[in-house]
Amino acid sequence: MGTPSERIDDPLRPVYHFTAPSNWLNDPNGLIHWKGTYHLFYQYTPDNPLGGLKHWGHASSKDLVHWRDHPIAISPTPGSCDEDGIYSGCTVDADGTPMAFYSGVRGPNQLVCRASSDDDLMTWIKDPNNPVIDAPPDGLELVTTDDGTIHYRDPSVWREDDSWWMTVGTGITGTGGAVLLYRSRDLANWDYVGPILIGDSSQRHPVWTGTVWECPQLFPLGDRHVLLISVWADERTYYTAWMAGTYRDLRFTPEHTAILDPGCFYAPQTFEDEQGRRIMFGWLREQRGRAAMASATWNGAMTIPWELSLGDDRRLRYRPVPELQVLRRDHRRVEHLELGPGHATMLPGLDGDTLELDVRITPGAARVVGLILRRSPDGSEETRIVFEPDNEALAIDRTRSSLDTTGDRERHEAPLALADGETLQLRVFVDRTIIEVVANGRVMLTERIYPTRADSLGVGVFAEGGNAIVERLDRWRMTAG
Ligand code: DQQ
Repeated sequence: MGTPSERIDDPLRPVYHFTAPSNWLNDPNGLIHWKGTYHLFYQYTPDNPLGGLKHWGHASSKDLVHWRDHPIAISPTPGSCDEDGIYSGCTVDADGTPMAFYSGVRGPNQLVCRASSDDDLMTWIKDPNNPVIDAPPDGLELVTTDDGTIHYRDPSVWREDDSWWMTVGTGITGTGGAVLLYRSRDLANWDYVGPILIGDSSQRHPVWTGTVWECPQLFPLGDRHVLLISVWADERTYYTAWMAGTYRDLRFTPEHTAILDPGCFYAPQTFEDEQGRRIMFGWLREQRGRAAMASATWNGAMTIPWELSLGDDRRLRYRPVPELQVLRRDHRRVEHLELGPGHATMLPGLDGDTLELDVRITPGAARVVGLILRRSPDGSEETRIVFEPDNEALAIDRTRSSLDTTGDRERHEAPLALADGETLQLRVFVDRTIIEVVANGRVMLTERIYPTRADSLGVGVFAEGGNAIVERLDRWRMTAG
C-alpha cells in the first residue's frame, strides 16, 4: 500500500498532510493510540474521486507524522444493515479488545453498528447482532430529507465511572441540531438517556448551528467539557463549531460557543493519546470544480495533528504537535523588518509550496497586515493571509490564488481581536493546495488554493494604511510525511 510520500506526484497534491492512497477521503474516524501505534481510520470511497459508497480506510503511525497505509478496514456488507455505507464513528479499548462503533447505512437508515478486532485493529469482525441500536428513540421527530434519509448518525463512545456512554448526532424537526445520549454496561445493550443538548436553528448568535449536528463529540478538557459539532442544513455542510461548558446530570450547558474554522475544515475527531494529550484531526474539503476533482484522482486531506487545550478564558487553544518538527528543513529567519504602508516586501530565498512559517508581527498603524504566499514572479497568482486590526478579522484572500477561476475563492473571516500590546502570531502550514493557519494559538482558518503556475512559490509580507513591523519570521521547508 506504500506511504503517502510515495504517491503519484501531482503538484497540487499535499505532501505532508495525510491523503488517501487515491480517490475520495472525508471524515477522520476511529482515532486511537493503541499499544504505541496511532491509528487513523477515515471515510473512504476507494474507486471514485467524487465520493460514493463509504468504507473505513486505515493508516497507522508511530509518530503522528509518517503514516503507513493499510487495507480497507471496514467495508459495506451487501444485504446487511450497512450495505449502503460504513459511515463515521469511533473506536474504544473494550477491556483489551479494540471495538469500533459506526453508522451502518441501509436505505434511509443510519443505525449504530459495531465491530471488534483480534489483531490490533488490522482486521474487523462485525457483530452478527448489528445494528446494536436498531432505531432512533421514540417520541422524537428527527429531521428527514426528501430522499427519506433519517438524520441520526456518528456514534462517539467513551467510558466514564462504571458505564459506557455514547452520543449520536441528529436534528429535531422544526427545532435544531441535537446530541442524543445512550448508556451501556456491556457495549452491546444500550439504553437511551435523552438529549444532552438541543440547538435552535432560528438563533444566529453566538453561532448559527443549522438543523442537523454531524460528528458530535463530547470530551473533558481542562476544568470544562468541550462539545464539537459539525453544522449541516438543507443538504449541505457548513462548518464545525466548538462549545466549552459544563456537563452535569447528563446535560451539557455551553458557556462559550464559536465556529472552530470557517474555511474548508469539517467533521473533526479528537482522541487522547498515551501521553494524555487531546489531539484533533479534521477533514479539509476540496474547494475546486467537479471536473478538476475528477481528473485529479484524489480528493480530500486531513489537517496536521493539532493538540487542544483550554485557555484561562475557557476558550480553545491549538498547538501543532511538536513531532511535526522532524519534517523541517532549510530554516530561514527574518528579524525586525519594518514595513512601510502600501507595498509588499517579497523575501527571496524563502520560496516554497510546502512550508511551515512562524511569524510575529506588530501591526502598528497598519490598517491591514499579513503574509503573501505562493506568489508568481509577475504577481498574476498570489494568496494573502490578511489581518485587519480595526475589523478584528483574519482572512485568507484567494481572489488571485489561481489563474484557474473555477475553484471556490470565497472569503471566510475568523474573528481575531488582539489585546493591547499583543503581537500578531501566525503559525502557518502551506502544503501545495492547503493554507492552514492558527493565529495567537486561538483562531484557526484553513483554505484550499489551486495555483496553476509551478513558479507560484514566492513568500512575502505586506502592510497597508500604516507602518508595521515583522518582529520575527521563521520559515522551514517541509519534507514529505
Ligand atoms: N460524513 C459521514 C457521516 C457524517 C458526515 C459520511 C460528516 O457519517 O455525518 O461520509 O462529514
